[in-house]
Amino acid sequence: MFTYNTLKKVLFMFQPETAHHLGEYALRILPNCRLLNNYMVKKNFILNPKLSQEIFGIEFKNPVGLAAGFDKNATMIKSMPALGFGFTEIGTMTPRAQEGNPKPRMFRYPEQKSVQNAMGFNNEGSAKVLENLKKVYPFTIPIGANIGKNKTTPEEYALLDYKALIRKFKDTSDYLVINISSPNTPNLRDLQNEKFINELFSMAKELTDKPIFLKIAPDMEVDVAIELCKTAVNAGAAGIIATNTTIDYSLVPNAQDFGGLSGACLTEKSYELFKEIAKELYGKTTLISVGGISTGEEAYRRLKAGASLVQSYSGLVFEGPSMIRKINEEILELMQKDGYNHISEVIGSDLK
Ligand code: FMN
Repeated sequence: MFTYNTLKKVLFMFQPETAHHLGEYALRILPNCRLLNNYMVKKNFILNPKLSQEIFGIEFKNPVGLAAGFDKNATMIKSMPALGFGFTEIGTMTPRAQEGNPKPRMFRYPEQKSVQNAMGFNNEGSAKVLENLKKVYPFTIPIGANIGKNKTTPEEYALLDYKALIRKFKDTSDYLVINISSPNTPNLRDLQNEKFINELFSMAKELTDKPIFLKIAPDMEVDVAIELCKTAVNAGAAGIIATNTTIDYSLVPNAQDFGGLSGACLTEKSYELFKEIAKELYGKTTLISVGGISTGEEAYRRLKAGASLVQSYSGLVFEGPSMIRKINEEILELMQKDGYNHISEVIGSDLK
């Protein structure tokens, strides 16, 4: 029988970025193959009222979403239910198109089930992404729009990039995400400071009522991260997405000394920071956990720690398209074992 392990052997013969393009091509044409697409939706999209929640008046039929960076140009949205995702996040897109960093800029570490990337916000630019988005929005699953500044925009004008992007995407997305946590745009992470965050969210509030999340890096001291998240929430952020990739290169032997690491090597680091943030902010804001989640057990651990939703990217590379279905099935099994009837009882249960 055909399995992802067979396909993986072929895909892993290619450079990671080439393999990604092959995957993208397949996912772009999948909706045209109606029978296959419908079969995959039926098989992979877990529809169970126990997993469904309404957040900001938006229905999330299951809690597992696609993390940003996989669908940078909003070309694969229609295929996401076939992979089982309960929501998807497009981007990061920047106001103007940009090529990103020189190649190679994506690396796999199969033994560690980890990925390293230094893409640098390669994307077709906000106008093109908006055009793609308009063809699908509103969609059967919620769509988040993850936005970032152009590499050539000086720090003092960064706010203007975010302003332009919020204006552009506020009516064609269900939520927005401010990305100032990528390690691959020089000085971007410097914007993770109180002054910028205050300015950013007060500007954003003037523009839209759409929920806007702040996505943070895992490499800050815990106290600094908590303060930053509190600042964002007090300034009007709808929630926190933790975390982006890490620049702790000691997590993978022989890692490159640039870019950000993700996947299994990030699991504990991301969990530990998420847990501490949740201790402070659970109940006061909406928390999304991301970083090294590829099993139902790990997703369940994040939910119990206070995440309303989780996201995944790197796990897909190693586990393939059945991963999301398995995560949701396992969450349901764990809920049954623990005697929970609805996901809302799981969320934050470690803190109660
Ligand atoms: N996160 C963003 O917010 N914006 C991006 O453009 C983005 N690009 C990424 C590109 C690649 C190749 C990878 C592997 C990750 C990227 N990420 C980006 C980070 C992921 O969204 C996620 O936060 C991180 O990889 C941890 O999750 P994971 O371990 O499930 O991959």
